[in-house]
Amino acid sequence: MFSDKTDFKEAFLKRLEMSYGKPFPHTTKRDQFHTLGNMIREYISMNWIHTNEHYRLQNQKQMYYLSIEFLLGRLLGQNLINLGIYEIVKDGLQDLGITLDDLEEIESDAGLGNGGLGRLAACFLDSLASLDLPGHGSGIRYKHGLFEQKIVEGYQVELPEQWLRHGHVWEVRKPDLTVNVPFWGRVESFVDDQGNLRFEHRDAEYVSAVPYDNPVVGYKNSTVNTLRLWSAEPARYQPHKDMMKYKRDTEAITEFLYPDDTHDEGKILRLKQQYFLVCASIRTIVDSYLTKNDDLLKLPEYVVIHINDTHPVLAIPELMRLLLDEYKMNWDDAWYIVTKTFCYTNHTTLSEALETWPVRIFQPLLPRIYSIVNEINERYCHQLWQSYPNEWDRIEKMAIIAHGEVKMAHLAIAGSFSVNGVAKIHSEILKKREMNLFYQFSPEKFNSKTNGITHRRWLLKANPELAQLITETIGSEWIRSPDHLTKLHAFSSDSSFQQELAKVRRVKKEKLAHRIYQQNGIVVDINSIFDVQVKRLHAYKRQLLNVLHIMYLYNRLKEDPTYNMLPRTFIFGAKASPGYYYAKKIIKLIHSVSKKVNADPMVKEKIKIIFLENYRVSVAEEIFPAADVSEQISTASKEASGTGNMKFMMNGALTVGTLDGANIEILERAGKENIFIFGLSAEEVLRYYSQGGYSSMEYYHLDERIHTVVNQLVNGFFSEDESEFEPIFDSLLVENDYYFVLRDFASYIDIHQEVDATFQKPEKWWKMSIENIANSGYFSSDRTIEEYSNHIWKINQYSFHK
Ligand code: 26W
Repeated sequence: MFSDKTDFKEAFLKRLEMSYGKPFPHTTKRDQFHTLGNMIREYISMNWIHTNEHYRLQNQKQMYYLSIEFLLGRLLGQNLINLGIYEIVKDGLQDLGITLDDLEEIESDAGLGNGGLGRLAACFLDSLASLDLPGHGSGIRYKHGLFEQKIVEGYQVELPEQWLRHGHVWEVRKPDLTVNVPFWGRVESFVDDQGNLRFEHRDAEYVSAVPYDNPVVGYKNSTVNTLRLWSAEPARYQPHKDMMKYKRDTEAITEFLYPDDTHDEGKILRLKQQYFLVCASIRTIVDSYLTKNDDLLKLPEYVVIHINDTHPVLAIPELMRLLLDEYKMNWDDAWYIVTKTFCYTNHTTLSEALETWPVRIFQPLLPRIYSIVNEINERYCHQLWQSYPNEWDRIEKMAIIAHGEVKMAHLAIAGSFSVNGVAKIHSEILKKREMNLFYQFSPEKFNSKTNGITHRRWLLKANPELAQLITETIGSEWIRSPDHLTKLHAFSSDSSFQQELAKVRRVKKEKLAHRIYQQNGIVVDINSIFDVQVKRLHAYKRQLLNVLHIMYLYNRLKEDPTYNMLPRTFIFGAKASPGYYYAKKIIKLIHSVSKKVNADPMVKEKIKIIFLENYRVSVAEEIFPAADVSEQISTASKEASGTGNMKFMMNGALTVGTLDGANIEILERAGKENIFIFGLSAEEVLRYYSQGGYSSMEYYHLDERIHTVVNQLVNGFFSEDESEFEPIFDSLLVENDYYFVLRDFASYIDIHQEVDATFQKPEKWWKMSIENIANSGYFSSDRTIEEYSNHIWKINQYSFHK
């Protein structure tokens, strides 16, 4: 389409002026961004068509990744890099006086996710396309992604996020492929001509699912896969007594990511979203299969469907419904197909996050699906009975429907051929504890796939300065094969390489400092240690431990102004779920502490606390490369994996972490001398939970440092309102500190002293940093996706050269 800068410039200018009907000097940055975006999408289209044609003609096995979240972030920069035209475009624009960075800033983040689970899905899509693998995403096109966070007087305020306000240049609406999704109504049974019992869903209210296809561009390989996002619209011929209400209810389905589900109304909406996604997805997957094949019994040879956590698990009964009711199959054949087609990943062991739906909500909303789930449950329990006769207790615990609740994880395990955790320790905990009974019953299903991140976004794109330094030092093979990063070992003690790395870090810190100044009006010291914790706000992630430690350092400096510590900038970024009261209190605490500390002239040179509002993918890309220290301090056993930890490591930050999630594997890879580990192990935590023996009150009374900071939560030291942080105080002392914050406090202080001492020895610090980068290749999602492809999905790279 354009082969060099001159071609590009000409095409761009012409298109820009034609599209907006004004001369170039009068066009806005937004006009320019949209013009560029449209050009690039069309550029992508050629390969998109080729890739789809190839898949159709070769009739290769396809993988579909069903997920309620895809946290993509911005796409312009990444698409240009993957297409291999970043430099041409950048230089061309520059000739016209336009900075590509400025245009990238115009794009809204596609923030269709809360955190790790959604970002993982996005990294997986990038790796699938980059590895020439036939894997596609299916999700929801939320009108508003995760809320926009504003901080007002230290409190989080949520605003509706508006990523679609100016349109989304990458998507293609495909109204011809609309699927009608049934809700409500009733199920009727009848006997067909062959004397078989059949079921029909009558009087349903239909909602149209309209697909929007988004191209997923592989890295310099001409592969373009598809992310299909579904939007809810009123169905065309749906009679309704109250049309306005029907329209409102319909559009609500894809309005927000995770609406508040504390009340029944919110719950119904969540369940509607889930069924909406899977009904539309399964319909297109089966239709696409049937254009190339006719024998549904062979579906598992050509199709594999991945369920990202339990949110899309209704895909299992939905495929049953299609096979039974529409393709008139018998139960055994249908169940055979289903259980060979689905695989499931669990992302959490937190019991409150394991989904269940009350039957009273489920049954009326999805009557046919409910009757199928019921049948699956009965047959599953029968099968359990064969293996465990008379073990009522065990069977009750494993049942899919029990005590008026549908247990989504149980349905997922029963209907899938593979169940995996997302880091070694997480998978072990699933097998030994949370899912132990299921593991005993079908051990062959269980496996582990350690998460990964795409190095193309988190290193190549986010940190071009470091990427260039690496390429100059060891060549560029690491971009295609991140394992080659191990070649950096040879340079870990090389002083000139160390200095170059330090220079890069400085550049990235300056950039972040600039953003901090713009957003927070605070000047931070580039020479200070940038100590960063960015992730969802949750009690188990223990942002509180970090804050209490800062309070301790503050007290220490006040007592003894000569206390020898290196200057530190503590940086936080976190959104709290709107209904999560405690998490919001922690945000307020961070702000109250920072207000006092940042304003105190006595410690001003030593400590700065920054809370970066509205943390999201595009901000994350600026933060990871600028970090010296990565805080991964969850209560051991609670963080399934963590993926931020990997992004920090790949950019050379050193981890302060517990032996939890993927931190353990970071330790194994980087070596124990290159990471700062502290705190209880998972075994110790789990022993406390089962056997007791922990009293937070003892730690409070015995450790003066703890006593002081905990009292400061309620004595007005950091807040005019003494009751403001009472809930936090109570969680620590009255509720016996469920997440062991006080238990790990002393060792956390110690490890930070070690961090300080190490930073004072630059040669040692940079050696550790380089060792981390050198060992980070394993955490590329390319490795993860290869494992899924080879061991679970059984899909193959295609060798089709266009
Ligand atoms: C209410 C349903 C629900 C519960 C939890 C929805 C969403 C969530 C989380 C946002 C799920 C999540 O993001 N889990 C994270 O998944 C990552 C990818 O595997 C892991 O690295 C993180 O440890 C895990 O917390």
